[in-house]
Amino acid sequence: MRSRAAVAFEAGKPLEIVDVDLDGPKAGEVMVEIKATGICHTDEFTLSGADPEGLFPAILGHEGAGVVVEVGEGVTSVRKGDHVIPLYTPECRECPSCLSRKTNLCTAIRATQGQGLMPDGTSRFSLDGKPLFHYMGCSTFSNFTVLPEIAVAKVREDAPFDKICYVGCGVTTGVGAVINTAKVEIGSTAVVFGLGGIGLNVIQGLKLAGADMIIGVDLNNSKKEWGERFGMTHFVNPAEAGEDIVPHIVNLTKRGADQIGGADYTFDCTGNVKVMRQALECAHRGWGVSVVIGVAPAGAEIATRPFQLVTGRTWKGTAFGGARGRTDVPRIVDWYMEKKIQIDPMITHILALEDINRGFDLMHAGESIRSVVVY
Ligand code: NAD
Ligand code: 022
Ligand code: ZN
Repeated sequence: MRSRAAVAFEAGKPLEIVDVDLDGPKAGEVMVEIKATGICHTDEFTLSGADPEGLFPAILGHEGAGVVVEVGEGVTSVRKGDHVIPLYTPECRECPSCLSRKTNLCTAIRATQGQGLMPDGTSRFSLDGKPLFHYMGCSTFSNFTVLPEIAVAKVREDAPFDKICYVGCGVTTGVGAVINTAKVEIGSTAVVFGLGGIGLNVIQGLKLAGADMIIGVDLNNSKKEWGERFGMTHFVNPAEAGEDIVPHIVNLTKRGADQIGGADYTFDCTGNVKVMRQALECAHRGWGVSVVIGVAPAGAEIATRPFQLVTGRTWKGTAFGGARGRTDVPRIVDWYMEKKIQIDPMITHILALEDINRGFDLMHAGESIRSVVVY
């Protein structure tokens, strides 16, 4: 069949809207009509050419929601008409990683997904007889896409596509980092570096988990109001703190008779390796945990003095908020429908597919939290 799609033909060039050919689902695969898709940093990272693993021509997009229109042979977990969210981190429930219960990084289709191909080593997309690469196993910048059955989460049918597409990456990453990776307890003190589409979701996750003090850090003062909307209790602009950000935050978080400062949990939501170090060093000696969420440029390295770890701080990282997609994503959609978490205010722009390049411009300019394309 034909599908309208925004195609990345070359690094550094805008996406082009064209009709592409899409083959039907093979065994274990499903075809999904994408109803809405968010535009996220990784799409921009790949399109810019900065991603050494980026493949072209490709159909980007990994933050979508839609409806199953056809299922391949042997598919049992979803059927035609089901509402689903594509998963760039699948959940097969059979590989050693899924069975370990210690990680969400399923390995069932990892190799082919990284090569922009379906598990059988081929692409379902083509244009003029030449294959187009899939992207992060999702390719949500196409009105129709084909995904492995293990890479879709079935969600309730009363949830609006133009909001829950954000659960496909940003919401789950931010909220999941708090609940699954950090496992924040009631009464905790936390610091969130970078109040964009990820940091704001970390803040609402912290609120949900019952954190007491939620300090937001951003170079952009307009983020103060944004943070407060989701539960931030203190705001610091490092450029205006008047001293190094680490002692400033340590001072802010001084509690108890010994007056040792530092937060129970800190989160990097910037992708800047200098900020990652600051986040670690703001964690409380003895027990503070710092979670890296931001994706750094290719080849970047992190540094700190080992003394920071010897004195009991823990440095960890998270992919997709540690969420097991088929199990956890439907629950996060439920939380949204039950008004336990917010999504609507973070969707600052709604665009038609024809205007998708404007979504990338808005992200560059820092004018959007999230832009969503509706088909
Ligand atoms: P964003 O650009 O919307 O937000 C980043 C924020 O950080 C901005 O508000 C910016 O002003 C602020 N900032 C920049 N430099 C800073 C500094 N030195 N100190 C304090 N604040 C600073 O980006 P986003 O959509 O929120 O994404 C954040 C990061 O998370 C990206 O690197 C993205 O790739 C990553 N991410 C990771 C995962 C994962 O699974 N690990 C998933 C999604 C996104
Ligand atoms: C999503 N991300 C950033 C913004 N939006 C993002 C990017 C990469 C990862 C997670 C989220 C990520 C962390 C660890 C891995 N990836 C490797 C997982 C593994 O090896 O099992 C990652 C993922 C998918 C792809 C590449 C890297 C891909 O499909 N190309 C989850
Ligand atoms: Zn993303």
